[in-house]
Amino acid sequence: MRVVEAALHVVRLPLVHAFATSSHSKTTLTHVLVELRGEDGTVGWGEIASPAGPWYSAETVGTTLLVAREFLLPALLGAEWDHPRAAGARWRKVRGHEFAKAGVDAAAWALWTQAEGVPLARALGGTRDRVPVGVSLGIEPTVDALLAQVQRQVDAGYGRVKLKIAPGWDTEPVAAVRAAFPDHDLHVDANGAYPATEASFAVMRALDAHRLTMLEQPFAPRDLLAHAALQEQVATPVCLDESVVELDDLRTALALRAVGVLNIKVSRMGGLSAAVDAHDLAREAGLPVWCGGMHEFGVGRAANLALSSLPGFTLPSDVSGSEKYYARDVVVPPVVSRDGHSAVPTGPGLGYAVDEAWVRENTLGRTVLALAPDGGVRVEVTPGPAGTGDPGP
Ligand code: OSB
Ligand code: MG
Repeated sequence: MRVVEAALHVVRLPLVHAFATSSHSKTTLTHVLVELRGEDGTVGWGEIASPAGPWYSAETVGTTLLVAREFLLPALLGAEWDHPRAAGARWRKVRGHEFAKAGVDAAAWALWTQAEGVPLARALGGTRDRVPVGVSLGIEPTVDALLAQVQRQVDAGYGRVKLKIAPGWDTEPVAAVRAAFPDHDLHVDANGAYPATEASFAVMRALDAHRLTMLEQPFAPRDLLAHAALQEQVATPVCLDESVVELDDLRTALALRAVGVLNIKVSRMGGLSAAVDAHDLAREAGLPVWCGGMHEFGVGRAANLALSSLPGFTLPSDVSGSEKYYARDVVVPPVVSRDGHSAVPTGPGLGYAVDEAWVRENTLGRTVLALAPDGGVRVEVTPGPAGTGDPGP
């Protein structure tokens, strides 16, 4: 396989419902769709799902564009490779920038499986044709508004609901939701918002009484010791998200007993190859995993769905239907969930068609890199309106 042209489409879609985490709130999302074209004309799509600003990780839409354009795509264009892992090896020397890598890596997987005529899920080692999925609910202005959101999702058939928490928005809303939904699979996610103080540990012990499936990322990403100390104090499994970027982070967390469940995100770990490696290591260690999301458009959502079909993903993944987030998604058909499950696509490659007209209509700017006859790379940038960023927390 040889990639002869690559395009980075900066696409903005409105969210059907504003989403707030402990760090920021948003009403639109801007992601970068990566389109790779092989010399035989086959196309593969991937998604760079970085938040606009550096609130979840250090990356932004702007840094992912820069790194993809200056380092990742030039390393890939024109190179011969026979497997997506060999494509990924082309940028092994680039440190960090996992979101940017993830979009290009997933596009290489989509391209290769499309060319081979095999479903992405099968190529990754997936064994199931449908996977349990859940929804993630942001911080709401009032407890009543949150209860209404939970009810909506329960009515839509989701068996697992994750609630975002932050200091000041924790024990009260969680107790209210637990009282209203005594038997539901509930879990909480703090996105690292709690300082590692005795007061925070006391909040977590209080949450422990609500029979939650997990307490996700209460403390700062690098503070594995606080997560290990917490796991000694609570029966609820402590789940890591932001703390595990590289496989070595997972090894360290396992050695420290700082992790009871792992959220595997394709974006956070730098792509599908890395996500499969994390799955394999967790499975060997007997650690349950699920696939987290970054509010992906359909392209990234389809890749997450394929990954979730691997046998170690025993907990419901954040691959809810497109309609929870977008009135019209960039893939056809949209990702659909029924009775808390999403079907794993069976067609070749990603298994969804990209709605290119809709992508064009919502594109803010585009960068195209093409292999020139002399072997060099020609870059063409069509800038969109300034400022793909959001105002921040
Ligand atoms: O921690 O899982 C998270 C969205 C943005 C930043 C961080 C997180 C999230 C989500 C998204 O919870 C859930 C989804 O994509 O369905
Ligand atoms: Mg999380």
